[in-house]
Amino acid sequence: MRTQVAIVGAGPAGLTLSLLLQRAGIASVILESRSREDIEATVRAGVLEQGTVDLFDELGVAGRLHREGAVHHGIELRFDGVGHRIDLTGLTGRSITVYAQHEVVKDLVAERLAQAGAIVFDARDVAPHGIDGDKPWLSYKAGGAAHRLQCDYIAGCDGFHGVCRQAIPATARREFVRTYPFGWFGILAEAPPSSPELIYTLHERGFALVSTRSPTLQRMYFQCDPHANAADWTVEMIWAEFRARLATRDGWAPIEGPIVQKNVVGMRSFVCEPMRHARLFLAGDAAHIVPPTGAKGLNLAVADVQVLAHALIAHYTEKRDDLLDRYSDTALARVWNAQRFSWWMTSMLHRFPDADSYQQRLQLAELAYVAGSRAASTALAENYVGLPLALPD
Ligand code: RFL
Ligand code: PHB
Repeated sequence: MRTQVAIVGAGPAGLTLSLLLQRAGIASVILESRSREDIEATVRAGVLEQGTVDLFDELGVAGRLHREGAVHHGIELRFDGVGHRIDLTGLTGRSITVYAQHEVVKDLVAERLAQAGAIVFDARDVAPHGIDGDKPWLSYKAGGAAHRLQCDYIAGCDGFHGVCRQAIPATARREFVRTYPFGWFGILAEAPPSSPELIYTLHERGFALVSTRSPTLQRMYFQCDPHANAADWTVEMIWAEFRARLATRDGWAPIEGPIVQKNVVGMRSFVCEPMRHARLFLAGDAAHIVPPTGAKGLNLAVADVQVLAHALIAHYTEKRDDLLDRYSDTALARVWNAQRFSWWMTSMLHRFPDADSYQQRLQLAELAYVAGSRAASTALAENYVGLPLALPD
């Protein structure tokens, strides 16, 4: 089989890239190691920047997102038992939409298949070859047989644990890593929303976040030991933790309900530079990871592939390669700002095991400054809703 761009991974990055290329008449094939059912059921992100929603509108995949997603104009920062609203729309003119990542994936897969675009699900042992030459190819197994996919370029959209980044020789890449000494305990609970907007809270016991999925299903997280086993936590222990961390001086408490899913995720910041090696381009979590506190990962993945699609389209339609040459630098500028913002939100809102009382007071002073200063609230808000994406000329 032969195509123009071979895409590894049918996550938000790979699927969005395929639709952007398809719209420009560029052929691609997606190789995905998991089944369609599996990728459409994996619970992850929830917050979409307005720029991400605008792109999905342009691609014609946002119908259900507008019907079922919830537009939010603010978030709450809660500390010292008091809530402070950050008026995202008042400060930036923009908003965010809360809509689950696996619903995004369902919408993107449906559109890709409706346009008769190829996705090979259950593709095993995917491996890139010949990326230094001008005829790269991928080997993989599907349906019990070995296959070869030849292409002009490979887009590595295969997430943090994928194979594409590893295909770049270790001497040709540099990795930047920060691992945090805590994780997030996430739950899905059958209950009405506890709050009309997301609540990010810092309490002596640690961070907690109230998010949502629908009028009947709520997503909530609290900071935990990164090695905690979700099965060790009883329903009563989980709700006691949320009640303690989210309590306000005027007696606010979350609305409780049956917990239908619980899991623990680790927290890491990671960047691989450069994001290109010869004919292989990395995009999304394959190239970088942010802790979820800033809600940036999916949005960054979508921004990367906009930059990449723009450069590939210039190559195929105008025979220009300068944008491909600048892909890594262009993408990394946005990536590092999202790293900075996600690290900052994480540092401000979590209890660090080794923090002394001085550092804890500084954290509260920072939260008070962000909540009380229009300039500081605006800095948070413009990053949270997403800075404009400038595509190079
Ligand atoms: P994905 O989604 O990991 O997709 C990669 C795909 O590649 C496949 N794959 C392979 N296919 C073929 N061969 C191989 N060898 C392969 N190896 C892997 C995988 O099966 C998968 O289908 O990466 P992508 O597309 O770059 O998207 C990134 C986002 O998924 C990620 O950044 C977000 O989920 C991060 N994130 C959030 N991002 C936001 O923008 N807003 C949020 O509110 C938000 N909340 C979160 C989050 C991530 C979380 N977790 C679980 C880490 C909340 C949480 C708890
Ligand atoms: C979510 O709803 O899953 C979510 C919301 C905000 C975040 C992270 C995750 O910062």
